[in-house]
Amino acid sequence: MFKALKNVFGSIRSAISKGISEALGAIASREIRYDDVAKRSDELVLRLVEADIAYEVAEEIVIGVAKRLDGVRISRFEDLDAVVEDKLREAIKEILLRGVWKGDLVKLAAERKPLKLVFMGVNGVGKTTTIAKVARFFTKHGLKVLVVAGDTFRAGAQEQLAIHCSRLGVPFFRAKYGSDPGAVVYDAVRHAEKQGYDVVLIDTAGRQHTDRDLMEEIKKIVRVSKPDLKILVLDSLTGNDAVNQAREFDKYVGVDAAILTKLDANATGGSAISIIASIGKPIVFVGVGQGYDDLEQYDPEKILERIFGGE
Ligand SMILES: Nc1nc2c(ncn2[C@@H]2O[C@H](COP(=O)(O)OP(=O)(O)O)[C@@H](O)[C@H]2O)c(=O)[nH]1
Ligand SMILES: [Mg+2]
Repeated sequence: MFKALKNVFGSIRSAISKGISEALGAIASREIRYDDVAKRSDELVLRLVEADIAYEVAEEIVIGVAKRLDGVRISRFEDLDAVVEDKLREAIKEILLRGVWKGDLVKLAAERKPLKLVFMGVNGVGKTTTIAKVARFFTKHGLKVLVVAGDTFRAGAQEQLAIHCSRLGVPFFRAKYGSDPGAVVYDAVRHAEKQGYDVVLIDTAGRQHTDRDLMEEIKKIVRVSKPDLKILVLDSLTGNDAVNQAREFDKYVGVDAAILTKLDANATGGSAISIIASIGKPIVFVGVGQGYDDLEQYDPEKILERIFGGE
C-alpha cells in the first residue's frame, strides 16, 4: 500500500536535501532559506503530480515544506535528510489532519439508540461492502445492529446485502421489490426504535451524482429517517472524480462524513491524499480490503507510517 508514494516522497526528500546542501556549499553552518526549496518547486510539484497527487495539493505540500524549513539552522555535518523528512512529514500531516473526525460512533450509538447512518455514493464505490464492515464494527462492540436496503429496485441489491447480513449474523430488514424506498426506510427505523436497536445502517441505491431523480429519492430517505450522519462512500482510486462526487452530494443531500474505500488497491496512494485534502469532510473509516474486518478508523498517523515507516 502506498509504495509509489513512499518512493516519490523519498525522492522529493533527497532533491530538497541536495538543493539545501548545494546552497550551503563550503559554509560550515547557516540557516535554510525558503528559496533553497522554492527554487526547485516546479520539479518537486511535478514529481508529486506524477504520483497522482492533485496539482494544488502538490503545491501545498511543497510550499509547506519550504516554509517549515525556512530559518532552520543546519551545519555541514548534520543529517539533512532526516531534517527534511521531518518537515515533509509535518507538511503532509497538516493536510491529513483535515480529514479527522472527532466523533465517537460507539458512544453516539449509546446516546441515540438507535444511531441512524445513511450510506450514499456512486455505483461500485463499495457502499454495500462497507455497510457489512460497519455492521461488523458495531457488533464487535456488542451493539445491536439493523441493516436496511433503501434500494428496492435493482435486482440483486437486497440479496447482496442479505447474504452479508446472514454471514455476519446481523438482522436485515426486508422490503418488497419495487416498494417505495422512503416508506421501507421509515418502517425500518420505527421497527428499530420499538425493538431497541442501537444502530440502523441504511444502504441506498448506487447513483450517479448527476441523476436528479435518484438524488430526490435519497433526499426522501434522509427526510423520513432523519439520520445522525449522512455518509458518502468514495473510492480512493477515483481521485478528482471523488472530489466532484463529494461536491454534488453535498449540494443536493448534504454530506456529514466520508468513508474512503480500496486503500489497499491504491498502488500510488496519491489520489487518496488528494481526496482527503480536498473534500472538506471528515473521514470516519477507510476500507483496506474485501474482508469484513478490513475497515480502519481514519488515522493520519497510520497513513504517515505507511508512507514514511520502514517495512
Ligand atoms: N480491495 C478492496 N475492494 C473493495 C473495498 N471495498 C469494496 N470493495 C470491492 O468493490 C466492489 C464493489 O463493492 P460494492 O459494495 O458492491 O459497491 P456498491 O455498488 O457501492 O454497493 C466489490 O467487488 C467489493 O469487494 C476495499 O476496501 N478494498
Ligand atoms: Mg450496493
